[in-house]
Amino acid sequence: MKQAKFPMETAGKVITCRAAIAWTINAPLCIEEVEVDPPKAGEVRIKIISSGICGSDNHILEGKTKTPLPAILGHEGAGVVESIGEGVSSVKPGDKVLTITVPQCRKCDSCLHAKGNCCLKADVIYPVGLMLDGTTRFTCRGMKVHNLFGTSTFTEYTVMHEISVAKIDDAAPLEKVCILACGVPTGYGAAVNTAQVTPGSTCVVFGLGGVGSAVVLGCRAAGAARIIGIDINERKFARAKALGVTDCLNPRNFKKPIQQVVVEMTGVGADFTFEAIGTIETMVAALESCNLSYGVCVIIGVSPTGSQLSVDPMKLVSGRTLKGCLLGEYKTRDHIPLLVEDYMKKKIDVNSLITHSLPFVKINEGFELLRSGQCIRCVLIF
Ligand code: COD
Ligand code: ZN
Ligand code: ZN
Repeated sequence: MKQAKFPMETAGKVITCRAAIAWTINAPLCIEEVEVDPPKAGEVRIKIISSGICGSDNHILEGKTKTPLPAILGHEGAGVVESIGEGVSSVKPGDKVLTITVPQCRKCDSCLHAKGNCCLKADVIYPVGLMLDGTTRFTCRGMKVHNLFGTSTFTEYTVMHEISVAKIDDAAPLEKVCILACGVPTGYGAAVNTAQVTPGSTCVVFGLGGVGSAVVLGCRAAGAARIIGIDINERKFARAKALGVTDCLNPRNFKKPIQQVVVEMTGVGADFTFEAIGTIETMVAALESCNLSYGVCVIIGVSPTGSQLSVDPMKLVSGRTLKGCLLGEYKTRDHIPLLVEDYMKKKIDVNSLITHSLPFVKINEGFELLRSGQCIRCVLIF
């Protein structure tokens, strides 16, 4: 990347650049010219350098989870601050940053609680696709375009609230660390923070995509003795084993429900189970795969909008714990920069999760790689 001079001459002006627009579901993204407004008070405009393609972006394009369209999707981004709005103090032009879907306002009930991380300013649970003032900073062909989760990274420039922007180490390689904006903390934190996996334990990971693979890294780091990986795509198995999975199962190869297979394999059910797929069926299977008395099941996958999880309460009365987490329960602006440090000290193997890199304009090919199960993470380079 050429060293840009900051503050840039674009500060305070509308920037015209390229973005991938999702006009409708079940259609390819369109690379279009967009106008990106300057940041308002408390906002930051970022030049995107790289962005991962996350399973959640695909769920939106396939119509499983709903967010208003047209929109600029993408949320797993890394970039450089181009300009800042009035009152912004935590970042300055030229800083390297990650774009985080869950803000940390440091003022709301969730942020002030010792454990809470679902900041009340987040637009991720039931997204409206607008900035907190109810407007958008993107225009395309004269039409207003929504953002995604307050991030939007499939664009050369984006505008975000300062509270969703994590400043990271100047030496961090931006073409790699973008996946520390979502997939890695989401999975890794589910294991180390939410489940608090214990040494010698047995873990089961449903879904061996980008997020599930990061769960595997977390389970291994926490000292799990056995990690069972479950996926319907057997192409995922070799890589999963290289990451630390000890046994791989394809539910389609069994006549009985996969939870029964897991209970029989382990004798007593697993200590910890994780759902990183996002279907109700696999959530129930994950719950029933953990030990009836002390098992802990963590739901990570985003379920189809409006769906309901129905569980026999006796499955919980026996002692199981059913939990969920968002972005691995990290307090995002405080903790995600520390994960970047850990990556740079080679404590978290982010590189092996990035199986493909493509130029931004090939974004639709990147989605194909995800849908066909060929990639773990595909990173777009701008
Ligand atoms: N049984 C077993 N495996 C399945 C099944 C099934 N029925 N269906 C799909 N799979 C496998 C696929 O083959 C694939 O390997 C894997 O499940 C899903 O992986 P990806 O790579 O498609 O998706 P990820 O890992 O990028 O995304 C994970 C979720 C799909 C869970 C996604 O919803 C998510 O990121 N949730 C995190 C929640 C969160 O914190 N969100 C904030 C912004 S994302
Ligand atoms: Zn994501
Ligand atoms: Zn908050």
